[in-house]
Amino acid sequence: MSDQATLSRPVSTADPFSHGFLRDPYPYHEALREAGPVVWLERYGIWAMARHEQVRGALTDWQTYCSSAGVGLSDFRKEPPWRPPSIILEADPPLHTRTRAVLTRILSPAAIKVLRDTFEREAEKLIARLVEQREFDGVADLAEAYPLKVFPDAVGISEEGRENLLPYGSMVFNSFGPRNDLFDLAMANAGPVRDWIMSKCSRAALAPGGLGMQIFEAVDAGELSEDEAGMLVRSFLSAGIDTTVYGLGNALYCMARYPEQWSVLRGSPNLIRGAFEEVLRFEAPVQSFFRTTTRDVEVGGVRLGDGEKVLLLFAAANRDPRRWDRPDTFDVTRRAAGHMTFGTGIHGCVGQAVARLETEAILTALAKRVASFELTGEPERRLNNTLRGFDRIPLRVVPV
Ligand code: OW7
Repeated sequence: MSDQATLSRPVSTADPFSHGFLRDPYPYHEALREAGPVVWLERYGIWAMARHEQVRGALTDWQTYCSSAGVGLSDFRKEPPWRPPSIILEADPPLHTRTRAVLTRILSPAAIKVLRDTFEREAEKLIARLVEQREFDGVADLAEAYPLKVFPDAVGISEEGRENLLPYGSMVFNSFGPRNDLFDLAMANAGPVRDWIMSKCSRAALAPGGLGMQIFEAVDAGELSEDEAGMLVRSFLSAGIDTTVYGLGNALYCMARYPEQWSVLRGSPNLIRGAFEEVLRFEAPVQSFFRTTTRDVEVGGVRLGDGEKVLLLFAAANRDPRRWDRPDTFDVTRRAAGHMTFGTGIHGCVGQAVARLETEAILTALAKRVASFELTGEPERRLNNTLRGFDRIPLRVVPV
């Protein structure tokens, strides 16, 4: 590499956490991708990667791009985290390796098979009722209602107080961004919400046989401490609800917005699996996470220093024309595997079998009963520093 190349670093004044960016990120994503393989964001004094090759490269190099300094904007080495760090998300090997092994086992495709009948029955029940009703809010009545029933049931959480789960998710995912208006709003009632969550993470609060109690069984096997088990239950309750709520909402939005794609799907239910991947690529419920450099590193001729924050724009990588044909076209027949929405590498989504199960159960139940979706009003966005999705999707369904 020439010294000359190190002198120029692509720079942007964009604020990825402003309302304008969050409302319609795609023009900003394009500008950041075209600016270079890595771009300096003046607003925050951090780097951003928006191209598929570089996002993937950072996610698969945990030794250079670590998680233990936090996967949000805040650097845990410089300011205290708002909650004790996650021992899986915000950890590096060797701690991460040990905690991840436990969740990999509990959430393996084989282990998740046990949940399938219940998840399918609950999806059928909910969709039958909503189709009977004809008109409903795709967010509250479906995208929120379904995960809020099946996932806490699977973990083994009491029914009482489940209204705290979405506010907690909002706290968690907004906290990966700056301390902006969205952060402040999410944190308005933080104390009681956090107290409720923590009270549900102990062995005594969990139902026998559930995913939560299975974590405590790893304590009995000597793999974790009792406190670590509680922290991993907290990870379930942090990562397991909002992600699927926003993902289901985005799936409904795509089917209503692109009715011909719903027709294709209804004609070939074997496409449902791939359609879910395409929703995740096209309207990524998780837009971004950060890493922190552990050394000086060169990326495409640009020099990054040690201890610098790097914003990985998964959603921009998902529409990188260097990687995808017609990236801005929603196409349920495309091979969308390789999108970055689940991340990749050692931190790649450990719960993806649950996410797939939930979405496939809902889309399968809908495909049996719904000929088409009509929007009866404009969908309203819910802005979040990390997640992309909706507050309201007013729908009418045309039954088969
Ligand atoms: C955790 C979707 C990425 C997450 C997200 C938020 C919190 C946690 C994990 O996974 O607490 O471990």
